[in-house]
Amino acid sequence: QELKGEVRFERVSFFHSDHPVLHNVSFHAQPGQTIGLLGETGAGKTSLLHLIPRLYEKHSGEIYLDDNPIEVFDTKSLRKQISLVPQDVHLFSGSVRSNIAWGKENAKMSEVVEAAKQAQIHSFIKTLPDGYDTVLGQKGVTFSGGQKQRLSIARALVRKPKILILDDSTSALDAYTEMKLLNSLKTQQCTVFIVAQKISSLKEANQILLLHQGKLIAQGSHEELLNESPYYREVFQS
Ligand code: DGT
Ligand code: MG
Repeated sequence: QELKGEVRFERVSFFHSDHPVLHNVSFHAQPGQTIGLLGETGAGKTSLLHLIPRLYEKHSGEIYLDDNPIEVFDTKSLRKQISLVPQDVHLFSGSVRSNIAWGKENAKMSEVVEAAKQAQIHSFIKTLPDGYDTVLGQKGVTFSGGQKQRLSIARALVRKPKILILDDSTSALDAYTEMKLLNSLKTQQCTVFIVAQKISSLKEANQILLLHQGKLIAQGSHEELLNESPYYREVFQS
């Protein structure tokens, strides 16, 4: 089925082996919204996000995509429409173009360039000896951490996802580049989940989900959380 990009969790709990990871998590993301996730290491951010393309199965509660329980979707069609940029980037020693088109090998060159522009990596690629045909690791071509992150975001965007999950994928970007990237994502018709370590990365999000030890301890806009959550103010505002 075609996704619209609405995601709803209702009292979702999840365990790794017997270890409780998420406890009674509820939120509602509308199509096209940007949802920020914030929380200390081990809070459950990655686990929560992995439930959306069904990389894990929830243990109780309900997850709805649009208005359908997530179980009615087959995982293959879900993963076509949901792009997840994992916390650690996987690039291979092929060309820049094939790294971006990985998983969508029939992508046209114009689509690859478009995705690279949105990911704010196009102008860097143009400076490489062979542009999009440059092979990673050859001719001394190396990418910085932030360039690798943007390349993997371009890879996610070329699939034109309805839901885009950025799991700490902008941590190596400077604030200005990150802002340009997030602004360009807003013009996409897609729901964006973004994990970040800093409040500054999430200021523009429609909602921020604040996780602590697997529980959603606060949710709302930046202004709402500033007013309502001492934890938000004290721990993340740096
Ligand atoms: P991060 O990436 O360090 O900021 O942390 P989060 O918020 O992404 O945390 P997450 O979801 O990776 O881990 C939550 C809890 O689940 C944490 O206690 C570690 C545990 N956990 C994560 N992955 C696995 C796994 O594959 N197996 C087991 N048994 N536990 C896991
Ligand atoms: Mg994580």
